[in-house]
Amino acid sequence: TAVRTTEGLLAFPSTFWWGAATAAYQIEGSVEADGRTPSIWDTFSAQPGRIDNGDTGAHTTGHYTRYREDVGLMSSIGLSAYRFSIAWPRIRPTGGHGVNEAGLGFYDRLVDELLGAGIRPVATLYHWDLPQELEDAGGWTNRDTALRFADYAAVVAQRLGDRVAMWNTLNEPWCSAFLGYGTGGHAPGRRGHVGALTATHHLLLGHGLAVAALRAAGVTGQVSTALNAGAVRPLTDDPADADAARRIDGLLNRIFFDPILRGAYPADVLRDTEQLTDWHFVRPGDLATISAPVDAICVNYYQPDLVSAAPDGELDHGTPYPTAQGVRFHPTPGPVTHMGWSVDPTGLRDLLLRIRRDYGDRPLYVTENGAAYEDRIGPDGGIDDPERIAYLRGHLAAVHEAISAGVDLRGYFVWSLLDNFEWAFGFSRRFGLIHVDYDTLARTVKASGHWYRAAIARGAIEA
Ligand code: PNW
Repeated sequence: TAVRTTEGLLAFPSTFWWGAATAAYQIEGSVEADGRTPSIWDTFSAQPGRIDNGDTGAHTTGHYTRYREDVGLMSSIGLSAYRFSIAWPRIRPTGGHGVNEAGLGFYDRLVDELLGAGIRPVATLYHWDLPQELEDAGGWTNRDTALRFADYAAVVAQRLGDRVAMWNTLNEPWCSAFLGYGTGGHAPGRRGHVGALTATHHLLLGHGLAVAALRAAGVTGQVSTALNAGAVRPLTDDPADADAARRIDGLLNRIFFDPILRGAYPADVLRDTEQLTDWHFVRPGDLATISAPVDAICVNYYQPDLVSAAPDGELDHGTPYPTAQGVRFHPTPGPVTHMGWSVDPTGLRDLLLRIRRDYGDRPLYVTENGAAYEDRIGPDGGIDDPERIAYLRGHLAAVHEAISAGVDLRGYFVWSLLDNFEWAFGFSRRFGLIHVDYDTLARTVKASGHWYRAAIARGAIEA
């Protein structure tokens, strides 16, 4: 992991994976093609008031039919890896038995196209598009969903296992559980803290069972999962603020890292939530399943959290964090993106150092990092996005700092390759290195995309 700093450049190891990421529902469109059945995001986005401007993913970037053009764009940027997700409702429309060959065929062609362009395929099995019929049977609050997920993983592994460079079982199970079943801000839009904790466990169980399925199929790539981890910081060194940070860290980070990497839920999280649930949904043997060895840990990072203990009686009824009433979130001083998220690369450095300190020296990847900004289209049709360049440069510098400090960080993926359907924000937020005109579906590489190409070409960023 040789990193160097010379002549004003921060150089990365020659083996570093320079990537970009997307997710199926956010980019594909063609929601009724080739036997795909509805997912919870089709249902959720059809409900009035759920998504900004009533947007849906039915017609997004049109990647399903334009994937060759998109791989060509990746090639022109020089990506060495591309992280995409596989839509479960395209593979097993019944959610149970019977494989949909036509759906599988799309990913088969995509993977071959990537390999032909010299780009490593990184496949996420679950980026939030649960088949609606599984939700109708209880979704992630139903233990059976974890078993169905493993069946689906086995099918995909059989077909693509010889060519995918790395697997992510889940993308950000925190969002699936705490936004999907907790606040209801994401599909399926259910609310309730016990449901969120139940979903958390079944997502983790699904991860463990999927790891076993991938191993059983003999996949050649690395097996991992992607967590939206973060640095949680107390506003002051007051013990009450430190305790607020401990509680949020427990429910954001350790509730996932500990079962996967240590085979146990954190004792303080179990204690903090005992007034809500006795965690009876955890059965003997589950934690052994969940802690099956993984080859790497993947983290998606956007911003740190800054928290304090709130005055007695201050209740936040919209909080995703069960029993973390009395915790107040503060903006980090400094700039924010169009999401309102703080720009603070030190949070990424601290997160990477913390994972090594608390969970050991293991291969790590940053599988998402990036920023939404309001793009300006210039007179010549070009798109200047200096804020995005500054965001990416700053966070890659933080990655470089972590590698220099000995963290075994092997790759970085910009969120996102191209503008896309940003969940509850619809098309109102743009994260892409590539601009998408949603009327013509024309793609234009932004200044940030050109900047990334130059960085990849010399294997270094400006210091
Ligand atoms: C991630 N939060 O989502 C997802 O993996 C992507 O699909 C998404 O487009 C990207 O980050 C940008 O949002 C998140 O509320 C959504 O903390 C919400 C949160 C975090 C991540």
